[in-house]
Amino acid sequence: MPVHPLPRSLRSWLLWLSLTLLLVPGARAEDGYALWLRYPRVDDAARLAAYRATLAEVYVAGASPTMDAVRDEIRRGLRGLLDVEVPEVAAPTRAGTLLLGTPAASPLIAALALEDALQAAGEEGYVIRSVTLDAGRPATVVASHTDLGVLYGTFHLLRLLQTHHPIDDLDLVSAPRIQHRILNHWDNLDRTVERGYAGFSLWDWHKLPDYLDPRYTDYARANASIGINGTVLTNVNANAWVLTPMYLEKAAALADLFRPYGLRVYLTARFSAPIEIGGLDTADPLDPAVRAWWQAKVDEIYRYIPDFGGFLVKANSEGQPGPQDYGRTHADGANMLADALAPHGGLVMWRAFVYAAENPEDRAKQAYDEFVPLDGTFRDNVLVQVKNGPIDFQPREPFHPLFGAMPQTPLMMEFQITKEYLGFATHLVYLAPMWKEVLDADTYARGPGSTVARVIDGSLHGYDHTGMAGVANTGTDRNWSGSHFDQANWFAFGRLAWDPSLTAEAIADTWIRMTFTNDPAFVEPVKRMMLGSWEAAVHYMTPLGLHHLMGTGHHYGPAPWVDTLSRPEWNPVYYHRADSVGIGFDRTATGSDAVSQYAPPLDSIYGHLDTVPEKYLLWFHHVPWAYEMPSGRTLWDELALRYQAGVDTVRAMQATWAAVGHHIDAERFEQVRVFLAIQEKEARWWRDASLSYWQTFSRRPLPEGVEPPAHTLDYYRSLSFPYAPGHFP
Ligand code: GCW
Repeated sequence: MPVHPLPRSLRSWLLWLSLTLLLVPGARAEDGYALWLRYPRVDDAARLAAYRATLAEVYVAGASPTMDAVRDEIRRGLRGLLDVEVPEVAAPTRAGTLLLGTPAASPLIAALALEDALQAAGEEGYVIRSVTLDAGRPATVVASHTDLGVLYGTFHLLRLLQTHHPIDDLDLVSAPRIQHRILNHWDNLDRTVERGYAGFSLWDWHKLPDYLDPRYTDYARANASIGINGTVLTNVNANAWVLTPMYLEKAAALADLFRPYGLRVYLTARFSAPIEIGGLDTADPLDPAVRAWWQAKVDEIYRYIPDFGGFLVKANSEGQPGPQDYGRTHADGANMLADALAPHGGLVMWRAFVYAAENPEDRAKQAYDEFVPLDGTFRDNVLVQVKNGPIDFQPREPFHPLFGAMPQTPLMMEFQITKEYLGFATHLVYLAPMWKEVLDADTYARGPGSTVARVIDGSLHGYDHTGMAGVANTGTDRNWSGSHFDQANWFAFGRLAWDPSLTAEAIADTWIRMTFTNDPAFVEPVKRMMLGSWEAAVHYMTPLGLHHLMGTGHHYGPAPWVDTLSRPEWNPVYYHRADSVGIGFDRTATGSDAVSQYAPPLDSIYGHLDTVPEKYLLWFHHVPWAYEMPSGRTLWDELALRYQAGVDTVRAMQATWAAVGHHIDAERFEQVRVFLAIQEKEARWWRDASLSYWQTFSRRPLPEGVEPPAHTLDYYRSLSFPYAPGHFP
C-alpha cells in the first residue's frame, strides 16, 4: 500500500485544480477580491494586437493625487490587459499615444479642440476620442475639465478594453445624470453591519487613524470605477460617538484616503447627540443652545474634513430620536442641521422612511401624509431621501407615491444593495431589473412621461440637488459582497446612479465580461440567468404583490403566520390579510385608499381589479381565492404555480451554471454552485411553508404541477434562527 501524506479528498481536489489550470487557458484560482477590476490579458489575439498598436505609450498630464491615481490605474490596467509594459512619456513620440488629462494641465490636450464636448461633459464627465496629433499620428485622448473626470474616463477606457470593444474610432462624451451617487453603510462602531451579509464592517475603527488598511484604497478605486462619489460611513440607526473628536479623527483619515478618488465622506447624525455627547438637556431643534451646539459641532467636523459631505438622518422612525419628540416637524429638524452645514456647503439627506405604531393609518400611506404637507418648507441644502417603495425594500413594491408629489423638494432615491429581504448573500438575485422597474415607472405627476428617473435626476421639477443612495453590501469577506454575484449589484447601482437610462441587460453584459470572461458561450446564458433571477425570487417569496412575510427581526425565511408582535404593522398578517374568502391588502377606496396617493390615472389603474398589474394585485386588493385570473386559473392555483415557477427557475439556474462553469476558474465556480444549491433548498422552503399556511385559509388542493410540501406547517412554524446574520437586536 502506498502511503499518501494527504487525505484522499484533498488529493483529488488538488488533481482537479491542476488539471483545470492546465486545461483552461488563463484559468487561475480567483477569490473575487479584484471585483470587476481584474485586468486579465486580452485573450483575443487580433484584439490584443490592435490594442497594443493603439495604446503604445501613455502621456499623463498634471500632478495631483487624483492624477497619481490615474497613472496607477492605467499602468495596472494596461500591464494586465495588454501584458506589456506601456511606457509613460513626457511628450508623444510615435503613433498610438494615450493622452490623459485636462486642457488646463496640458497645452497638447488644449490644442485638440475638445471644448464643446468638454462643456457637455460638465465637471465630472469626460470625453474619450480618437484624434490625430500635429504630426499626423493617431492618438487617443481621455480628457475632462477636472482630474476626477479624467479618472472616471480612464476607468471607462479600461472598461472598453476589458469588454473587448474596438477602440480605434472612439467619440464618447459621458456625464453623470445624478449629482450625488452615494453608498449608505449601515456600519456600527463595533464593526457589526446592520443587514450586512458579507462579514464585518470594512472600517477598522479601533486601528484608525493610524493603520490604513490597503483595502480602503481598493474600496475607493472600485467606487470611482463606477462613478460613486460619496459614502456615508455609519448606520442610520446612529451612534452619537462618531461625532466626538476621537472618531472624527478616524473618519478624517478615511476621507483623506478617499479624496483622490472623488469619494466624499458623510456621517449619520443622531438627533439626540446634543444630549448624549453635548451635555445639553434637550435636542429641540428650535432651542438656541441646541442650534449653537450643532453649529459648533459642524464647524469642528469641517476642521477635520474640509470637504465633508454632510449628514444623513433617520429621525422619528423605528425608535430613533427626532424633532417630533419636541413637537417639531421633520422640516424643523432638517433645517436646523442644514443651517449649520450651509456655510460649509454641506448637505442634509433626511430620510422619509417614517411610520409610527401609534398611527392607525396604513403604513404604506404614512410617509406621504407626513412629508407632502412639508413640501417647499425645507432649506435649499436638504434632500429628502425616499426608499424605492412605500413599505420597506420588499422583494417587489410599486414605486413610492412621494415620487412626483414633492415638486419643491429635491427627492433622492434610496435603494438597498444589500439583500435584506432577498435571500441575504447566498441567493443569486440581480437587482438592476428591480431598480429599473422603479426608475422607469411613470408617476404621471406632470402627465405621461413623468418617470421616477426624471423626478430624481431633477429634470421633472427642476431640482437644484439630485441624488441616489444605495445601502451598501460590502464587508470584510474576501469577495467584498458575500457572494460573487452580489458584486454585480454594487456595480449596477453605481452605473445606474451615473445613468439611470442604462438597461439592466447592458449592465449585466459589461459586468459579466469584466468579472468572468468575454466568451459568449458564458456571457449569454449567465446574462439570461441574471436577468430572470429577481422575478424568480419574487415568485418563491412573495408572488402577485404579497409583501412583508419574512421571519421576525432577522427577516430570514418565511413566517407569514406571525401575529404576536406588539406593533401591528410589524406582523406579516397585517400585510397579507388572508382569510377564508381571499388574500391581499385592500388599498382601494373601500380599504385604506392608499391608491389615492398616486396621480391619475394610476390611482384608478391600481384601484380596479381589472386594470391593476398582476404583479401588484395583492398589494392593492383583497382578492377571493376563486377569483378568475387572466390566465383562466383561479387565484389559488395561480398563486401556487407562481411559487413553483420560482423553484423551477432556480433549478434552471443551477443547470445553466453547471453547463458553463468550465469557462471560468474553479474557485469562483464552486462557491456559486454551492450557493445556488442553498438557494434551491430555501426556495422550496419558501414555497412549502407559504403554501401550507395559505392552504389553511383557502382549503383548496394544490394544482397539478406543484410539488407537495416536504414537511407539516407545524414544522415550518417551529423553525427559529436567533443567530441569523445581519441582525443585532
Ligand atoms: O428595512 C428596515 C431594516 C432596518 C433598517 C430600517 C431603515 C437601519 O429592517 O434594519 O434600519 O429598514 O431603513 O431604517
